[in-house]
Amino acid sequence: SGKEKWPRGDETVWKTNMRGVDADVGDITKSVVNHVQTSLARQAYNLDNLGAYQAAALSVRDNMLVNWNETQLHYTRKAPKRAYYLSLEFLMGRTLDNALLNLDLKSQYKDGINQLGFSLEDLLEEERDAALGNGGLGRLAACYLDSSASQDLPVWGYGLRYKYGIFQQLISPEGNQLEAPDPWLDNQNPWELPRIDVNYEVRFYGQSERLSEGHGRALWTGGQEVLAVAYDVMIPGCNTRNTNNLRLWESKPKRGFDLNSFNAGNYEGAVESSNSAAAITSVLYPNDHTTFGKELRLKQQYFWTAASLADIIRRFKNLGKSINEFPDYVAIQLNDTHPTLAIPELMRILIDEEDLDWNFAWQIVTNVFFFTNHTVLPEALEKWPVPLMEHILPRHMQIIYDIKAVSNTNTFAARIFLQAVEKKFPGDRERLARMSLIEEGFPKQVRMANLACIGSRRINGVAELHSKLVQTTILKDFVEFFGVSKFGNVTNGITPRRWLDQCNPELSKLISSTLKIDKSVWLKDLYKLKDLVKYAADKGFRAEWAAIKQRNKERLAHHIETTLGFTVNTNAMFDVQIKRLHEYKRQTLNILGVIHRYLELKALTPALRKKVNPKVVFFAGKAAPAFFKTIRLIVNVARVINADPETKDYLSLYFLPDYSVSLAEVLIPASDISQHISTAGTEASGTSNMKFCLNGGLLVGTVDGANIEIAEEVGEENVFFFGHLTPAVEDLRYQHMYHPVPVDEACPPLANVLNQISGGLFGDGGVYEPLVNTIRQGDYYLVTDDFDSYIRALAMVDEAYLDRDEWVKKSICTTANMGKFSSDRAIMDYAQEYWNLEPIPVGKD
Ligand code: TH1
Repeated sequence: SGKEKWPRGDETVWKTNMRGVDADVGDITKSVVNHVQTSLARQAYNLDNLGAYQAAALSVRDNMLVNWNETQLHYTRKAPKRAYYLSLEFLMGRTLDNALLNLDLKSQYKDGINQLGFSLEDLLEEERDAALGNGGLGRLAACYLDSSASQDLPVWGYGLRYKYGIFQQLISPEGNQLEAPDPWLDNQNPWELPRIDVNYEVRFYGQSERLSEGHGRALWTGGQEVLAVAYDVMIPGCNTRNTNNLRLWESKPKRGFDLNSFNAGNYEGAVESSNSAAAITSVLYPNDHTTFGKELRLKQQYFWTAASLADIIRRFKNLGKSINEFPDYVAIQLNDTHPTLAIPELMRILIDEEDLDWNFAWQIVTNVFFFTNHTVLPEALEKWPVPLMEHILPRHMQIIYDIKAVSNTNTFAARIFLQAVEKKFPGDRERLARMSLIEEGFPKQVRMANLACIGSRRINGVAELHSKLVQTTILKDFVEFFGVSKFGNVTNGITPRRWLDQCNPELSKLISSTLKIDKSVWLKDLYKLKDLVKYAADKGFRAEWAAIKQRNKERLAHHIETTLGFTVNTNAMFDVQIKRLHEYKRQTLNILGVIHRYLELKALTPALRKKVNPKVVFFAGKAAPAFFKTIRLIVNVARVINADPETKDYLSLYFLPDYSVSLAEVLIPASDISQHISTAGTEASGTSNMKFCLNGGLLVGTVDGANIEIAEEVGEENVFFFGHLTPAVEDLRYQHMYHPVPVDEACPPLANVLNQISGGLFGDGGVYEPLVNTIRQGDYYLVTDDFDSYIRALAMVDEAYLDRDEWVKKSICTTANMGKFSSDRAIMDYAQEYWNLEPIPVGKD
């Protein structure tokens, strides 16, 4: 009956017992010991660090759960508009340290863990990274969840619970990348809450039969049905009780096995169908900036968008509102084109299940979705073959054709548009062909960016330059069609909680004590760092600042010594390039620069060499097979120059295997200078550039992505820019194509470096011919054109570093001016300019 009394039993008993762990050490040890005994069924004897970590994590989780429950109840009661961040990648890294800091319980847990005979620092190292992403795009999603919770915004993330995250990278002695699976769930994951009761059926294949003429309903039947089961991950805000949710879907066979096959005695067939259902969420595709066209990837995308939309609609329906109010209560952010199927899926639900008129449904859809583009590189723009889509998602293919037909004739005032086009560009069929959702060819392909663009209310890029490029290149026709106001920019950001307070605790402490404000204040208003500028003139402050950088360098050296066995020279300048390997990111330019430096050092007399500023160069990053050779070259250059007695005190080089969020947390605070050297116009934003600068590392880079805005904020005198600018890039490529100049003429120092490689200075030169030839021929990413100015920029870095006082001033002024790059600013921008969302603080009314 609807008259049941909730809660059942004695309400005061419920209320007094609904609490987390008290913030005192006694309660904390009690809770940890209790988890050891009950949740883990272990004892104090033989309890290892892993067990102690798990018990500590469960104890912290208890605390978060209270806030999480309260937040969800509060949101339900207040019924505000909510936003949903759909991302195929969430690169979360570790959780325990971050949770302790956001809950402000770190020092109490440190003491409690100590009393139990363990060290919190050791326990933190036991946690495996949640590495459900490739790089910047996935890490951005993680930063945005932190900022949403920290600013009390009702935002949920939706993603997939991959059984295996990004592969683990091993480097063979020859310098080859080897890949091992990442079984991150093997030790149990204390941070996820399985919600077996929250599940949806998702259909694939089958037949779609139109029920009426025109753009009407259809009946989609048959095929394969797979179950999506929810796993919830709590996202605690910093210094607030608001705790949001990240819901990850796992795929399961709808039945344990296929009954028909089983009854027919076809045991193998029965198991196969259950295997293929589980396969959907088994592994993260490790492709960054490339598309594969693989069936399983398309199934992942649909599985995830269908389950997420079903869940969003169910929650909306609980409000008891009419469906036409959907856009007043729901905003859905599409993180790149990966979730674009959500657009035809919502159309399907509204038309086939809710029985809405086509135009009405389209109006709802185009008011709910928002689309972020993260790259203009053509190889990253998703296209799906029509035959594959027709096979897996027959109903969605019909809807896409309907959108295409209608968009060319009817809605968006298309008639007016077509008339205007006719007037302006008589008979411009090419324009229509470019804008079509379907690319002609064999096979025909669905252009996901076009679909995301016409199905969304607003579209944004991720840095000023990138957003301009989106509007003037890949989506130019759509800007002319819809008007420019549909297009915007939200420059990326990073969470200062993880990327300063957590990864650089000493610097965080120095900032709080210098500014005389609690860290909870400046961590949530990063512009407050501006006041550090005036301390740049203070000698004592500079000494403390420099000492912290030095200790962070020693922390990194210690990490390398214990994990890899190398002894790193901590008196040298630390120069870091860490990111996915890709031709456009130009790790080749960096390694060629290292070789150039090595050859110059060799040519010096010992006396002159002593005047050279010692430098250690670090690389890290995972690669797709196309870029294995670059790693191999780096490793073999390292092997040669680290062993050269004449030069090794002045230049050494390390490739650190298996780059991860946790490794970044050790590397970034230790850097003096970091490299962000993409060919101008190719790196949409970059976010590690922001992390280095926030930690007082300076930046050598091209005039690209967010580098430009960083320089605007910190002052160009504090950034080492080089290279050709975006407008020149196209002309240079044209020249390479039609008036090629051999490298020997275009850039003799580079030609010399390439010849040394081919000549076998770093082992069999033949191995590197394909790599070297990308530069000798075509040189699409303009390594030759930028080489001289790159070398000059590095010389300026050396010169600046010699005046250490000036350098430290630059470092301080850089950190001080990074306020803009907090992901809090970025998320507030989305909330206000895109989603129309209000903060809903828990416990403040
Ligand atoms: C990256 C961009 O390259 C980077 O510049 C940006 O800072 C980051 O996104 C966050 O906005 C991208 N990652 C991917 C990954 C895939 C496809 C496209 C991009 S763009 C799989």
